[in-house]
Amino acid sequence: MMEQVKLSKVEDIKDASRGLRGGLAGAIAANAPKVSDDDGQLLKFHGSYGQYNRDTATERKKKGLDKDHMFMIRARIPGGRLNRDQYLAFDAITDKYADGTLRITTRQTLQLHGVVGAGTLKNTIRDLNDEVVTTLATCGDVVRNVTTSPAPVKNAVYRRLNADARLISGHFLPKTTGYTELWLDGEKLEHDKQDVAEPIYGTTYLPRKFKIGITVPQDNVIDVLSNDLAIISLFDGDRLEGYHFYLGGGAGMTHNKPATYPRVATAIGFFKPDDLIAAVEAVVKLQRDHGDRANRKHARLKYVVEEKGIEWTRKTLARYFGRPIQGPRPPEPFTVPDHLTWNRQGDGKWYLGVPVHSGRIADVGTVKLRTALRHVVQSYDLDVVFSPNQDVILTEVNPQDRFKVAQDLRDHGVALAADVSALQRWSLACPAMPTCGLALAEAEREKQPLIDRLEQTYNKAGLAGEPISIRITGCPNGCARPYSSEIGLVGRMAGHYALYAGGAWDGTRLSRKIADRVPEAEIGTAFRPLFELYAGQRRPGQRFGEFIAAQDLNDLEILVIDAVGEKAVGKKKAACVKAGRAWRAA
Ligand code: SRM
Ligand code: SF4
Repeated sequence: MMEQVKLSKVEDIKDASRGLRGGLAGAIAANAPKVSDDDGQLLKFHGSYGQYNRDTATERKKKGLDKDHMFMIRARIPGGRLNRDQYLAFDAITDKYADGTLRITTRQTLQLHGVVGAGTLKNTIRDLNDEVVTTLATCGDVVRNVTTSPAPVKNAVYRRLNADARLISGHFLPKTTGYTELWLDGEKLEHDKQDVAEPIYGTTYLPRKFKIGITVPQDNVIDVLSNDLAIISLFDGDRLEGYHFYLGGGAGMTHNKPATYPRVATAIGFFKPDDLIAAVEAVVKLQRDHGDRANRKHARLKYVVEEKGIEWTRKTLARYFGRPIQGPRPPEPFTVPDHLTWNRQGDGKWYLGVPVHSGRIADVGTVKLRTALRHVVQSYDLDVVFSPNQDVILTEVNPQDRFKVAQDLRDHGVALAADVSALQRWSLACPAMPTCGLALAEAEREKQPLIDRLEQTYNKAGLAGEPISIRITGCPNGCARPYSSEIGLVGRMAGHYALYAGGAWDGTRLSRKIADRVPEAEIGTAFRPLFELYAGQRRPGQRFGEFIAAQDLNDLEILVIDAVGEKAVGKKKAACVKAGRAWRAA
């Protein structure tokens, strides 16, 4: 007899939700500060998370007060593009309902934090829909915001990338009218019936979130291989030849649980231009039917591909596609262009990438970034693109306005790419504290001191000015993709980070863990021997990540332990690491 697998509780919640409605209407009507745990699972599909201010929680508890509850909202902006009016409307909405900031995400969308009350959440989502974009399916077990190169270049290649990102994103939006009914005062439907069938998702949607990125090899600024489905469009000049599909990328893992791991997507097959949607649908259906619905920590497509193997994946995909599929073509090398300088759009206009610290568009002290962006977007009639590196690209700049745009930004205290260090410029950090309920350590708020610490030893090793990618997250879920960068700092516990190094600059190789629990104050010291080794022994043109990847892991671990002591990995592990070296030396 087949063993009955116990499905995760979220599966029942989705199934019973009547098109993602659950009990959300009641919470909205009562302007409740939070929703029930079950409804919280459904709320994600609508683009929102219940959060609380973790800074004030302990103090409030001591006083017998409830937590400061609030909601986060995420918009769906495929490829990160908003026109002038949409951007200005978003900017106004954060003052009206949220905390007065906008947060660019690592998947090219915007988030609002600090919305208080489910009724206010409704108003926010309604206004976003009226004036900007939907928030539907930006979280939850569905196809998420589709990423693509942020370059606003007006040629056949970039136009097609954008059009495809939008096409895919639109195709996989849930069909339920629960969203319109709850947030947009849509027609009320009979309470107990699921109104519209979900042709692809069914009533239980996908086993887990599903991410898609699409780009060309010449522009992998999106870390395409970190997606469940990575699509590489191959062009011959202006002519699209087809799409190379890579499956099973992802970052999420849990510290010291080897059954969970980040993974780079693997090449599976090649599809013709007309087959794009059918092929993507086949991949989504494969994951829908084969993803693990019992264990949410094991539910992403990466585990299916890794455990069942490439041949199984290819054959099964062909079954869903309905025809044999062509094998993958030889991979082309990736490059990561710099979109943070002045660049030509190709239509006489220019674009300028503006670095945004951890993606937070805010006015802080003398740096009036939010005001500056509002001013230049309004005054010079600009559109914007959000980059997967949490920066903003100002587009449609007339040649005669270039100097004024840059000057106006600087007049508001905004640093342009030329004004920030190479380490700062290529660094990302997730929000972590105080809003993220999963954070084990700080990220966004400690990004600057952490980069400063690394920079001191980097510069002392004679490497000043050389670019290197650094990504910081408050926990191992990997929201700022720390495992696909040259250096990754991953929150381990308050004030401590696991250190990763050796990932590829172009996102094709993951980093390795070199220490487990280094105190924040000693992170510069921990990396010092690695920087010195690199400065002294690298080949001409060899990047830091490539150099570190070629070193013996045990030697790297010992260098870090020697620099900061056994605490870097813990006493027991330090003894093993040391023994490993003695064994090799013998
Ligand atoms: Fe993420 C969960 C923020 C990109 C992997 N992520 C979360 C939550 C919602 C926390 C939660 O579940 O309670 C975070 C909200 C924090 C806050 O206060 O806003 C959060 N993730 C973010 C953002 C905002 C980080 C940022 O710095 O921009 C990014 C929003 C992207 C978007 O617009 O859709 C964000 N998250 C990512 C990425 C990077 C990417 O997709 O390119 C990853 C790694 C890739 C991947 O999915 O494997 C990522 N987030 C996760 C995971 C781990 C999933 C897993 O497979 O284990 C979680 C936890 C979970 O889902 O259980 C998570
Ligand atoms: Fe939160 Fe962890 Fe994601 Fe950072 S990496 S936003 S701490 S879930």
